Parts: sequence; C-alpha cells; structure tokens
Amino acid sequence: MKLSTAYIPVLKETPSEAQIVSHQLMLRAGLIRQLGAGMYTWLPLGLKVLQNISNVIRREMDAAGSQEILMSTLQPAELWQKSGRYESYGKEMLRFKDRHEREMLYGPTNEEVVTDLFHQTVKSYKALPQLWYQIQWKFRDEIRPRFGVMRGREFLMKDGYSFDLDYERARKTYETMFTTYLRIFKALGVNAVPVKADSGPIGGDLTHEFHILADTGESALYYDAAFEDIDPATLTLAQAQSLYAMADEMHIPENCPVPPERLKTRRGIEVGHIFYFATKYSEKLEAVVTGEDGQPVTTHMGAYGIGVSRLVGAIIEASHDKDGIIWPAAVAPFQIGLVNLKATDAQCTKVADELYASLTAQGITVLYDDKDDRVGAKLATMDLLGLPWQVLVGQKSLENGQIELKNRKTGEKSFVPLSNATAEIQHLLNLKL
Ligand code: 5CA
Repeated sequence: MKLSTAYIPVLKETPSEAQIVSHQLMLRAGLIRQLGAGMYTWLPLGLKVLQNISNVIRREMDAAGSQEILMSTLQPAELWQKSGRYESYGKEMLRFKDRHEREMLYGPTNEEVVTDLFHQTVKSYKALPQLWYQIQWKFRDEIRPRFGVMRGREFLMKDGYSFDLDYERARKTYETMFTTYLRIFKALGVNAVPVKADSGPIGGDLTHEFHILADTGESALYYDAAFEDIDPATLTLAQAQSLYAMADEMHIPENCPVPPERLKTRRGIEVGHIFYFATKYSEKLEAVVTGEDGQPVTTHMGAYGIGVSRLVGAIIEASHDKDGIIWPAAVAPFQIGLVNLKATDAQCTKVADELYASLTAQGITVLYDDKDDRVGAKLATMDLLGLPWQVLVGQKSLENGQIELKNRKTGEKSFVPLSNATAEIQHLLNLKL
C-alpha cells in the first residue's frame, strides 16, 4: 500500500478527549474514529490489526478442536426469559421491539442462543464434546464507556462455548482452553496473567480472568511474587490454582494467605475471561443428550471470552514509546514500512519502487511512504504507526550501494547492501523478532 493514496488520517496533535495513551495513539495513528459514546469506526489500519488478532485466535482455537460459527447479533427476548436473565441483566442490555412488537435485544453475550442451538441440533452423547466459537460484535450499554475501545458499548468479542457429558470432562475442556488462552496471548506478542475471578451474572465457580499488566488497567490484581518467576507460556491450570492470584473483587485482605512482603499488586486490563458453569444454562434451555444408557444427560457447559477490540488498545498500552506504537509482529498492520527519504530524487525513487515491488512479490506486506515530504516528518509518521521494521532509502546510503534497516522496538539501525536487501529483509521477518 502506498502512503500517498492510503486512507490513514494521522493527527499531529494529541486529541484532548483521549485520557490514556492507547486511545491517543489509536486516534493519532488513524486506526479508529469515534462515532458516538462507546462506538467506533475502524479505519483500514485498525481493521487490519483487528483481523490479525482474530486470525491468531482462530488458528489457536481451531488447533484446540473448536469450530467457528457465527450467530446473529440480534436475539429474541424469549430465550433470555427462559434462562431467567432477561430481567436481571438490567440496563446494560439494549432492548427494542421489531415491527411485530416482538421483544428483541442486541446480544451482550450468547449463552442463551448457543445453548438453544445445541438443544435443537445435538441429540446424542456420541456427538460430545462440542466446542464452538465465534468472533462477533456485542453491545453492552455500559454506564461509563471510556478509554476508547477498552470499554466500548459496541465491541468485538471472541466467545466460545463448550458442552461436555459430565464435570470431569468439562474440567478437561476448561483446562484445554486455559492453556489455549496462554498460547493465544503469547502468539499475539503480549504477556497475559491468569487470575481467579468473580463469575458475576454469567455464573459458575471455576473461572479465570486473563490480564495484561498496565498502569492504566481498570482492575487491581493481587498475586504471590512467586508468580513472576513462572513463564506464563508454561503455566498449567493446576499451578495457577495453587498460587494466589486474584482480581480485585475476589481479594479479601483478611483471608489472603500470602504474607504482605510477598504480596504484589499491579493494575491489569482484562482481555480474556473463561468460565465453567455446570448445568446453569443447559438445564433451563435443555442442552440435553441421550446418554450411553439411553437416559437423558444434561450437559456441562463452559464459556470462553476474549475482548478482541479491547486487545488492540491493551496491546498498545503494553507496547509503545514516546514516539508511537510498537506493534508485535503478529498483529502489525504491515510487516514493513518502506520510506523513500527523497521522493524528488530519481535514483531514490527507482530503488524504493523496485524494493516495494520485490518485497510485495514475496508476499511481504509493505506500507510504502512514497510521498514528497520532509525527512523528519516522514520518520515521525513511521514511528507513530509502529510497524516492526523500517526500510529507509536515502541518497547518502545509496551512494554506498546500501539501504538502511531500523528495528522499531530497539531503535537499532543497520546498513544492508542493496543487492541483498530483499533476502535480508525476508530473513529478518522469519526470525520473528
Ligand atoms: N459469555 C462470556 C464469555 S464467552 C462473557 O461475556 N464474558 S465477559 O463478559 O467477561 O466478556 C468477555 C471479554 O470481553 C472480557 O474479558 C473483555 O475483554 C471483553 N469486554 C467485556 N466488556 C467489554 C466492553 N464494554 N468493551 C470492550 N471489551 C469488553
């Protein structure tokens, strides 16, 4: 994509309505624009990041044996009346009537719909377990939408749901999802800490939240310092259950077994939440199968959420510097930012054009700044956009037959012979630095 024709409306000034750095950077780098309270339009760069995050999640969920479906965002009130949550969910649920005066709602979550789907389509124990997920927009009429996409009213969620024959099997599925979540966050290039959570209106007694540590996080976390010595990627559910790590609403100081000198507290952004809720929904909405002995068996369910749009903000909170965003490779909107430092120079333009063509031909995604602008402004824009690698084509280095490579994260620069440039860049990308 050439920057001269790309739709990336960057802002020079920090918008005054944005209180936290990720919101400021998302607006400044042209990822989103606000439509109304807690509602956003995703612009090309932001959408690419959302799609990259979604694809990492898809890959890991599929590998864990889950299958993707897509349910309607609008739901009939009837199913919620059956589950008993229609009244209790309160004002966060956006309710309306269709032209036939039927009560409807914009789904804040999908337990009712998915359990009813199971009820209608799965009849025998032989089909179990089933593990389904979707990546779909939700609406919650939050009382205080804030911090941009972190707490939106409309937001993108990956929600997964599992059906098992009994508690032991459901717990196994929960364990699989627990480790799948750690894999997902690692693949996204962020560290997410699992903490024991409160199940809230969703219900259930085995539940964990996954938090990205950041000072701007809305939750306070309390955990045993020993937790910091464990690589989250190697963590198992058993370890997580034995070490103290709680989200704020679960931490009761009088009951805390960790001595004060070992108790750490940090703020975190909740990017994932998983629940086991036994037969809470399967009883009411009849997710019942015929068991091996011919008798009806009420399935044990779990639900597994990830805040996909919140993750965009959370990743930026965890990965930025004073100059802008630093995208982890897996989610970056483009792999390379190619900059023609002197667009009025025929040689620079020829080399940059050719590099753009050869990198693109290799399947590498490139944002090519082909504009005639001041060098300082061009470099500042590339830093702001935060692509992992910058490839700089300038008169001076070309005189030596070289181009310059810059690692956005470390700031390290190196010169590479032009003759070898495409191969060298390909090599760097394969290293996944
Ligand atoms: N049905 C279950 C899991 S499938 C559920 O709804 N869980 S949840 O309420 O915890 O939401 C899942 C994730 O969505 C949260 O961990 C959070 O990352 C994200 N999320 C929740 N509310 C919002 C919001 N208002 N804005 C952005 N993301 C949100």
